[in-house]
Amino acid sequence: MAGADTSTAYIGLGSNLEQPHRQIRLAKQALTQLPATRLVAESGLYSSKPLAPPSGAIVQADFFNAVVKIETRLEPHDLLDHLQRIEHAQGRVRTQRWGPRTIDLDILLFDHLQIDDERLTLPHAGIGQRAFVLYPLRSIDDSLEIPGHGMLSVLIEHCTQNGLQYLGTIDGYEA
Ligand code: A4P
Ligand code: MG
Repeated sequence: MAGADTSTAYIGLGSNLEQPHRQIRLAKQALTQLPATRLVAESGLYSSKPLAPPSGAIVQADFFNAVVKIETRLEPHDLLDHLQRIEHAQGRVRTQRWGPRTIDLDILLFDHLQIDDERLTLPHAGIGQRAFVLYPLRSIDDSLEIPGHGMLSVLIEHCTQNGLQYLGTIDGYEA
């Protein structure tokens, strides 16, 4: 689908409810069905300790995380609409910010765009410090530069792994 109007984006997938590995697999499948979009690469599946919000701890189960790379002709806000539709279809109910969720789909990077409006922050806030984002990203593209944050390889050097564990491929993992 390469072309002047085609963008490259990386989507972070996270889940810690209702068979998280299944939720990640279902969401990946839904991403392959997006209009004008092709899934071109995927990380493996990782488990990670819940990152607590700055204001305090929320007791919740470990997360499963993964990252996929897409090529798309969608605009960033249209892509966000589609991701929120997929989250909704998988039963995501927004009760508590940073709380447990069936599926969370974040746009991590969209070309080299830097945006900060009421709906969308790009690159995704916190990308530079999150092992569950940086390690899967590196497994797809180890020479990435994160606009406003620096080289992925340098960010990883300064990021603690914080219990991150590789579990195998997204489709191959059995609980
Ligand atoms: N939004 C802004 N920028 C983006 C973007 N680049 N991609 C807005 C997606 N959404 C973006 O998100 C709140 C609002 O963020 C959306 O309405 C959208 O307009 P949300 O998904 O409703 O709420 P949230 O996910 O609870 O909040 P937030 O601030 O997005 O949290 P994060 O950063 O997604 O973190 N620990 C582990 N181990 N693994 C995880 O995956 N995830 C979180 C949530 C916390 N701890 C975790 C994990
Ligand atoms: Mg989110």
